[in-house]
Amino acid sequence: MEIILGIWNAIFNNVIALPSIFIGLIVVVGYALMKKKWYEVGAGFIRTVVGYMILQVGSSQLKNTITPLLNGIQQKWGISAAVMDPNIGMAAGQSALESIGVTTSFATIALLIAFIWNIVLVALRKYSKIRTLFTTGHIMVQQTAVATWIVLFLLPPLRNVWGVVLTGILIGTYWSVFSNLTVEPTQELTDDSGFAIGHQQMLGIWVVSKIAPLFRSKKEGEKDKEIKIGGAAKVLDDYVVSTTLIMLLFFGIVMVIIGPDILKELDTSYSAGVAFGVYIFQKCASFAVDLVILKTGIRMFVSEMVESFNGISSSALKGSIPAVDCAATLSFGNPNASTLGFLCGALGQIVAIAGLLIFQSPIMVIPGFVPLFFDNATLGLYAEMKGGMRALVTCCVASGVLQVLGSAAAIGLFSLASFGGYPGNLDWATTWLGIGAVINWLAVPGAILCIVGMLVIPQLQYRHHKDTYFQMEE
Ligand code: ASC
Repeated sequence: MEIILGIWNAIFNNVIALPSIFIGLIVVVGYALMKKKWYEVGAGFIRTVVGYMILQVGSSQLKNTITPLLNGIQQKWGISAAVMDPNIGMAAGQSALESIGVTTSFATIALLIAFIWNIVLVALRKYSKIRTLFTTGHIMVQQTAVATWIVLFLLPPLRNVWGVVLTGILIGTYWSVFSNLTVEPTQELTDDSGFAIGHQQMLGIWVVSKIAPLFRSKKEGEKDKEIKIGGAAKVLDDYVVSTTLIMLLFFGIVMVIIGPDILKELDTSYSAGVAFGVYIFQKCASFAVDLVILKTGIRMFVSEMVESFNGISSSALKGSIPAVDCAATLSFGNPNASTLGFLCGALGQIVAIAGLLIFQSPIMVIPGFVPLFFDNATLGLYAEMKGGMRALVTCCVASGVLQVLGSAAAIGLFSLASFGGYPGNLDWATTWLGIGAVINWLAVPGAILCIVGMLVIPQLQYRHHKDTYFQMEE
């Protein structure tokens, strides 16, 4: 047993928890199956790992750019509350587990079970209709910590090996079914790039791509007219320019309200002697810089992954698709849709937080950058593609509102307020709130009902388009 655990720990720490290596190895397997030369396989591995690491640099840079501003808002208005952030949520889940005497290895074993269950469901795709393998290691780690707490908190008699098994199957089913839901809209958004999303807003992606078309004007060509603006506004077609200007308009005002004193204190990138106006401009331009970095990384690893997955999906796991970080969508679709989605999500969150304050909610939440940006920027892309700008604004504002209200409700239901945080991503404010409510209501039968209920979803999807369901790759 010790040897097995040792091997598992080594695989976990060096592969599964590091998505760059994980996806790099998938590329190696794909190229090997395609019988590519060894040096081509090696080069593909390096390009994939480096591309993914560049994406991670862009994503953490974005967070570093915006987080001081969110903290500034919090300090300026003296709000204190649980933070909606997946890393803080994970830490909260871990401390909550410790508070009931459960070690974190409980969650690690649940992760192993969940991952194996995902592979089993893909291997049995003929029956399960699951095509997607979750490959986003850091997300898997975060999600398992919180989901383990939810299950064990709501089902005290299951704080044993059965609890681990149930948690693992529940999470593995969620990964498989919800990433599978993103296949069709993601194929459409990314021109059949051959990947799906394995992240924290998968239900949102599916719902948005179903409801966004309702906003489409009946007149043909309306979409083009909406985006292509002539004259001076034409410079906005360049997302570097438009991103900087949009951020100036929104966060520029926010920064002026917060004032230079608080920002100097919170933001290490605010060097002494730099004028406040120049700082504001640089900050907004950094946002565009971060996006350029992110997109460079995406282009690199997606092109390798797409090619290599032809090897896997035409032999070992026929018809299977890797589910990756939602950031991988950011270099597709309308280049302004992600920034606008982010800002509309922010608007929704502000309105909902104002609502919590006005109605004196006993639970308050503070926006975290990750759910605010990555969920809404991603949803913005899908909404714009499917339904144009009106769909984007409506869906992303609604998403922001739901993120806040759903997270506040979940924090209350799962008793996480005193542990300081909750993931706050849209799936956690909707899907997991729902799963938790059913378990809270029906106990173990409720958990089983959730698993079975989720497994029915791909069956319905399959029925909908049997002939093309397993041929996305082709
Ligand atoms: C998350 C999380 C991150 C980001 C990243 C986006 O949920 O924990 O670090 O989103 O995956 O690229």
